[in-house]
Amino acid sequence: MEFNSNYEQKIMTDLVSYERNGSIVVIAIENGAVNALSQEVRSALWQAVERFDQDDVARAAVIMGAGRMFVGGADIKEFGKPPLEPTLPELINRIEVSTKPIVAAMHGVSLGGGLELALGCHYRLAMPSTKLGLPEVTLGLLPGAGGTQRVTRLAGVEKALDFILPGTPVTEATALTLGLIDRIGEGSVRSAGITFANEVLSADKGARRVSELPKPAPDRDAVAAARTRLGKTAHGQIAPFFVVDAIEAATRLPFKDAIAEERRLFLELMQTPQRAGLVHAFFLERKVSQLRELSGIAPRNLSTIGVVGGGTMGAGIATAALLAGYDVCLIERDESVATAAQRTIDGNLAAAVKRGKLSEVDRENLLSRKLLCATNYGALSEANLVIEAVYESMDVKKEVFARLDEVMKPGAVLATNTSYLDVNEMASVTSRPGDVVGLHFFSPAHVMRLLEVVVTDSTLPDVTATAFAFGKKLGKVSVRSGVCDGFIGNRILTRFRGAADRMVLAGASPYQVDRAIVNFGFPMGPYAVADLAGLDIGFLTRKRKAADRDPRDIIPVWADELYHMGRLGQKAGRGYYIYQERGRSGEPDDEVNEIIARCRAAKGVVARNFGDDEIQRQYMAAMVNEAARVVDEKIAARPLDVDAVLLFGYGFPRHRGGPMHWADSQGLSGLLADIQTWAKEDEFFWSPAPLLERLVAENSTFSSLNG
Ligand code: T1G
Repeated sequence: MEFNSNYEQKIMTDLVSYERNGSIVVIAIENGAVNALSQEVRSALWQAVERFDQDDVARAAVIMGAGRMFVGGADIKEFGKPPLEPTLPELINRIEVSTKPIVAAMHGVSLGGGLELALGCHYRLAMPSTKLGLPEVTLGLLPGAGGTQRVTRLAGVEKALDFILPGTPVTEATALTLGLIDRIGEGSVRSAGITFANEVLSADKGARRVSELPKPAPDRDAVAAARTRLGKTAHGQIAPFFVVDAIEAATRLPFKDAIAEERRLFLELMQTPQRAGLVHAFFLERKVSQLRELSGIAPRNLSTIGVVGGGTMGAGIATAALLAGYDVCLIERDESVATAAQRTIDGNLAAAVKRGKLSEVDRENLLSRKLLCATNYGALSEANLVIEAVYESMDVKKEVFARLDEVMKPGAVLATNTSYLDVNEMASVTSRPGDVVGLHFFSPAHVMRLLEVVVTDSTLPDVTATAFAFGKKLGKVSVRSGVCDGFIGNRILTRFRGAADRMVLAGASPYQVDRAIVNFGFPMGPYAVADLAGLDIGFLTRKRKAADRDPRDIIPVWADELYHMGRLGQKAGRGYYIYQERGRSGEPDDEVNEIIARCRAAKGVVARNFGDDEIQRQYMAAMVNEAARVVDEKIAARPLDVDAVLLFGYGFPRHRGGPMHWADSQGLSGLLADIQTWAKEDEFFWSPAPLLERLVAENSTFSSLNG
């Protein structure tokens, strides 16, 4: 493999260092935040290994990462483009064929191609607290640089399946148990690597190649069980099935042929829309908080968080803040509800202990030292940020804001958790509208990752920055929203729920709609979601909007009837579905179909059949059409912000990348044509969004607006 030596010499210095320590050479990768294995890094590593092989003084080498980690993976930015030489498999093979021993010394994070690079080395160590993983399946891929083959040779079929299919990293201790590493290092990663290399030399062990290990024994039961399990959990994803195929190939084929099969499967996955969707989701999770309006703006300091209202949301927000390390002061109207809120928080923390997210000692410490539940507003005087989570009534919220304005110290941030009310109006009752912002959490607030940061006409930039910093500390995906009814997510939800209701009125059953939407990739359909949230929520929302409703709009009167029958959903044991046990999936109910049939008859509607494809197209077109309006009106800053909201707050299938990414992948002109066709029958509901029309006219895409 010939390279321009001057170019590689420079690259060697900048991205990969080569330093001899006695007879041990230390090769260190230094490439940005995660030492991604870009083409330049791969070329420089290739040159470093060539140099090591020709270096007569050098008897062993250590490959490590500079900075805070070993290697975060292949360079995801190269995906979808023609592979650049040396490819990662070629580089790893070059390392493995070296005749002198090479040790991988890992610390911090070793993921994807990083771990595969280490598996091509002859010996491996990881420092305490290292995370090692092959997360490729979360990007719609499989480990394409030998990971499925070398892990299976080291750990066996069943353990390889358990390690690669979830895509979640393991600790260094687990990696040791799996045989992926030889030891856990001590001291600094560099000295641990040199020590290990010297021991290898002293023991005269030489190069030890994973590819030369015997073929792993077949395990038909494990392979069959994995495929069966994926049939229920993959929700349409392809990559996990290819992982099983690659691991199974390890037991059938000689290494050279098996690695070629792995590469074939990898390159096939690289071309799929699912890979594009998942990579889009990966980058947007980071890009969504990178807003021009926030660049250079420092957030205000936060140490004590106040919460007004200890119901499900308030207690959830308090739990999230406690878990993020803040002091929390929650106030309620009297002792009994304040105590009840404390119990709810304790229950949330106990669940976190059960999930292994928290130790029992930490739980007790949080409750005793970090949480104060009180009944007087004065207790909030030292809080830097207070979030109200009281009853969804503008009058009640205005009263809360007025009292907060009286007691909170200057510079503190006043926030509301409202899910749709006008935050501008709440700010107007305070003396400091610039310090007011919306923080719309999604229930359960300490679990759901989405946080809509609702910016009013007056919100100061450093208050917005503070909201984003708070969201990041809580591990949220924070999305900036303007003020409108329902902000980004609930406003769009209203439209695609409306499309579902129109199809039910026209002849589809709610159960067929749910099945079609689950087949699209959502975990639940809209009617199962309604049962989960409670049919009273929908009823009260319709009642709230009744005064302003356009007479051409369609009301799901059957839903009102179910509400009046007390069929409130899961919490009542029945809604659209009948639930034998709480939290279990419900059974369809013919009585509901009869109620809907009566509603159709009352409106003179003759039911027609719907196919799953039409259900999916109408549901998605309504979602995209309204999302286009939300972007056009600058409620969402970019289409990727809408994708983030639907992905992290509404169960949108991640492998489809979000509604805007999905729409681009479908082609906007076809989507617009569908909408124009349906508008002929229902112009009110299906009027095309002007942005969608503009993009089609310009032959452009939503992604062109992502900046
Ligand atoms: N490639 C390119 N850029 C990456 C990257 C990667 N692998 N990982 C992170 N970045 C960027 C990220 O977008 C952000 O950019 C910055 O680095 C800091 O990231 C052949 C094919 C490693 C745990 O899936 O999980 O190897 O926003 O904020 O919180 O089989 O990044 O600053 O411009 O997330 O400290 C497999 C993906 C790839 C791991 C660090 N590897 N990365 O978390 O930093 S596929 C992964 C992560 C592969 C092989 C296959 C995390 C991290 P910006 P960050 P962090």
